Amino acid sequence: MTVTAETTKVNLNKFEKLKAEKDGLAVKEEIAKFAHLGWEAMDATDRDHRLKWVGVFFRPVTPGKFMMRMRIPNGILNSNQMRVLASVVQRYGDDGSADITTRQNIQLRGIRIEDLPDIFNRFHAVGLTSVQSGMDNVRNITGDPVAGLDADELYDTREVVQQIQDMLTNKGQGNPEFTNLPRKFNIAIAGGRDNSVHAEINDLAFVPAFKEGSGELGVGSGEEAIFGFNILVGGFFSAKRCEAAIPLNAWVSPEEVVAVCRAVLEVYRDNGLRANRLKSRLMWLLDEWGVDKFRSEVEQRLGKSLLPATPKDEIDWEKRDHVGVYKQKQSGLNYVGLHIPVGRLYAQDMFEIASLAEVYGNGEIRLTVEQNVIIPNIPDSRLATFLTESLLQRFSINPHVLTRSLVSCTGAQFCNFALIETKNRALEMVKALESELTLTQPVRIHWTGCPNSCGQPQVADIGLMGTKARKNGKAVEGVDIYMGGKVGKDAHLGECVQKGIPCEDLQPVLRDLLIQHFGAKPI
Ligand code: SRM
Ligand code: SF4
Repeated sequence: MTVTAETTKVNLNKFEKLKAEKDGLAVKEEIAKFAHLGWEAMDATDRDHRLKWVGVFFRPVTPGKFMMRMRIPNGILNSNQMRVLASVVQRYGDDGSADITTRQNIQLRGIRIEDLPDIFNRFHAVGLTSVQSGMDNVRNITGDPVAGLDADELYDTREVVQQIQDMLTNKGQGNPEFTNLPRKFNIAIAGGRDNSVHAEINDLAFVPAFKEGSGELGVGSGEEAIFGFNILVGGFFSAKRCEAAIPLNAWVSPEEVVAVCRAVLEVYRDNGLRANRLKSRLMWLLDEWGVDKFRSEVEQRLGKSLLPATPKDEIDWEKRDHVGVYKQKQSGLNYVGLHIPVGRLYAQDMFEIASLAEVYGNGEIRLTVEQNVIIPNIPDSRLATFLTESLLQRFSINPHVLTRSLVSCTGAQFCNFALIETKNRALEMVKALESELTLTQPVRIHWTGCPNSCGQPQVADIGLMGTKARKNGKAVEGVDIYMGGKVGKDAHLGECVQKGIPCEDLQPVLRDLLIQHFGAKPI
């Protein structure tokens, strides 16, 4: 069933109404008109909501200066694409910047509505798209950041991630089949042994697993282990509820992944709960139906039965962060992970990253869910010179242990949901802690400005979630503290351990936690 104005007249929430009145993707044909009208004269629903279907976000915090969210499948782009993104933000001077996101993606800031036709033309020329990246669409699809580079990988996720994106977006043109989901939807494909995509926090995830029974006769027997994926469903974070994904009890071969994505999305689109937006993510449908019914509906759409899941998946490593210099599986080549503090880039940085990728590598640039950059394909012979480049002073390959693992969502600077400022505060606080403590083990600190959890505090060693706290009878910016998030092998979500700490009192609290739980020593 596709939801239309006719089928859903009663009890529609505001968002279902606006989608039934006019599909979000329709604004694609109206960009020139909007550019001409200007943001103040536009229809408010088109401006505040429907533009998100083409990746353009009105920012109430900075009215008239929009954000654009790209789609960077598997977090991989080339130097020409990076230059186009740089040139877009460059024209906005101090208002222009970019953020690497927790979904291996890039968001641009400062965008003026009158420039959209030109920006979309430039994207098109280099094969970039921002389509269907917000609202009730499938978000950027994450894949292994070292796909095709890692000697130990089980599957190179690049092609399949691109194929899923092409299916969902009609090769970046927009695909009305998938522009009216009940809510947002996240997909991740893990190809290595370390779960580098946080599979467990996605609505739909594929984790490496050999087909049950295959290869059991052992080495030399002639029977090969057959590679594929176990499927997880229903993982999500929201202000109301956070859940790790649960097994669908299904195994698929790599060739079946795109069809399974389509089938799962069709079932969700046509049956997902639409009455209450706080109860619309896939997990709520799984609650209502149970996994068995959901699985059989997916099988019906697929037109075939799914094999049962393999009891053991192949995620058996601790998670890597890829910051630093690493040998590739291709002899004589290296990939280098640069640490980008809280993911924030400016035009000049982006031009320089593009040029380093071209001069030393093959022009390829990769992004990680830790909001960092990887430049691959640097020959041994060029590595020493690369490491002397001045950009690496700022984007270090060997940052301090707390700074290294810091992740932060956008926060109050640009996000109207934010209850606190995040990125700058996060950086200042780890610097202050680093000046008073010696640490020998990494500690992953994630900041998120509100309970929506874009900064994924539940996967962190220490997660900090913005809240309103009270101090001396006054409301002040504060955080709830989460601990115990485990990533990689045996991933599980952290839990709230302390509530309502005023940000101004947080540093000594973190200091104590680092000493008590992570072996930090006062200097
Ligand atoms: Fe998010 C809404 C930023 C990853 C859960 N998220 C928003 C909005 C669009 C709200 C808004 O309109 O201001 C934020 C835009 C602020 C801005 O100007 O940047 C926003 N989310 C982000 C990013 C940029 C955080 C970051 O700094 O990296 C991430 C962009 C990812 C991307 O490239 O697409 C981002 N958001 C996430 C994640 C993490 C993930 O996907 O692994 C989550 C939790 C996982 C999940 O969704 O299950 C997340 N964002 C939300 C939610 C809560 C969803 C829910 O079901 O309730 C909202 C609010 C909503 O959708 O109603 C939200
Ligand atoms: Fe905005 Fe809240 Fe998401 Fe941070 S967690 S980007 S403050 S919606």
